Amino acid sequence: MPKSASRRTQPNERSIEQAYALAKEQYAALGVKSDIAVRLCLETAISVHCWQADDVAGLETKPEGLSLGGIQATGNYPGAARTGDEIRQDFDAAAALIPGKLRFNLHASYAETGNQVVDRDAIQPKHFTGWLQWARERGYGLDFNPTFFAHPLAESGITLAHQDAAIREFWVEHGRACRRIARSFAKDLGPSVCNIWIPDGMKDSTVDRWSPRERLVESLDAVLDGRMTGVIDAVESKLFGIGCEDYTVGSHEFYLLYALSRGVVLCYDLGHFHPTESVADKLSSTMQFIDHILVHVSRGIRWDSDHVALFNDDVRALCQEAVRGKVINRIYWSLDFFDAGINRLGAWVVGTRALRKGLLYALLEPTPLLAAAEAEGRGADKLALLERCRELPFGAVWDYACLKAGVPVGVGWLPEMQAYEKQVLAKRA
Ligand code: RNT
Ligand code: ZN
Repeated sequence: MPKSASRRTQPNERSIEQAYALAKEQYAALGVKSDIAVRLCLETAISVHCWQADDVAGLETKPEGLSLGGIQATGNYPGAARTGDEIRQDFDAAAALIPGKLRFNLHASYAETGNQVVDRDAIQPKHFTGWLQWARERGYGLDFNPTFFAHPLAESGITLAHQDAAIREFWVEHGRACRRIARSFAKDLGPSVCNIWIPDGMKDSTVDRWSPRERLVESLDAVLDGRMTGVIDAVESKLFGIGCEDYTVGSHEFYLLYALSRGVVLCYDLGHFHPTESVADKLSSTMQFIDHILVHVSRGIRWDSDHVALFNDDVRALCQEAVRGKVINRIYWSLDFFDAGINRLGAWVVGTRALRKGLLYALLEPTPLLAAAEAEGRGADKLALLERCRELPFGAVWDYACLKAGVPVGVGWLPEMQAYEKQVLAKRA
């Protein structure tokens, strides 16, 4: 059921409004219009990924006896979704607890083909009608991702860059099929981001680092050949992966220049860089040359561990850079984490709320004051103001945003998650 702002009465509504009124004055004293910040934050669409629901397992009907590992998710918390209906049901429950505009992000491996085995190069829009109808009813736009893993032809860890032309061709066909599916979503629901990430890489002491990259250029060009109305093509780099510690074909430099030269969107996954490297800092460089960026908000711990996004320094910095650079609308905001060790609905809610908080926090910054202090060489003023920003009653504004959006304030959503776990998730054996 789509959430409605009037459906819930919340405890302490009056005190939330009072706290907001006081907070609003404090922000106003620094020239910040908090009402506008709340509105912009809630209007910014966040694309939530389907794959947190089932630990990236997917829904494909596999040939008898075939079970293939995909991307590694760790943990075995009970209640993972097993069908498309279960994923949709879980997301409906989560969405009622998340403030603001949402989109939904699908992987090709979430095709619903009934009893029929349909290989990746043959999937069609008709295998996603269940998703399309559900999204349409809820007013969600749909985004899409080809699935270049968890498949016999990806077992070597090489797909679009494979030395065997037939294997490359299979994956090119998959990529093209996915763009047609994204086009069908776009036709119905508006523009659809179609993001390409491949696992291709080598484990040790790679001698030929050249040929796979040459082949990847060729394969990508073949996948992306021809305009598909409404499809926003994106490419996602990576630093390393398990089993490809030495060499990643689609490195950051590779895709940065690929995106620039081909006019496609560049995707930054927060977990795909060196641990001390700041994705936030990259925006003002790459966005001089590239119009749109896709972000996968994730949280790596020591490595690309795909922990649930939190309202942490990285997320705040990313959002601040987007707001300071006035590019919030040139970024496709999306999430990419999968924790199988906690309640998955809770993972969605925590992670999505965290990004939404980051956006609000950034929108509440008195940027002109800070920038003026910097430009005029008043460094101490700048630091003092930045410290002041951290002391401001952000929580009161966030609570008010949740109230306005008709979702539980604070951790008021936990009882609903727990009830859902008891009534629905616990019954999944
Ligand atoms: C993998 C990439 C990629 C995936 C999803 C499932 O390292 O981050 O985005 O997580 O496609
Ligand atoms: Zn990602």
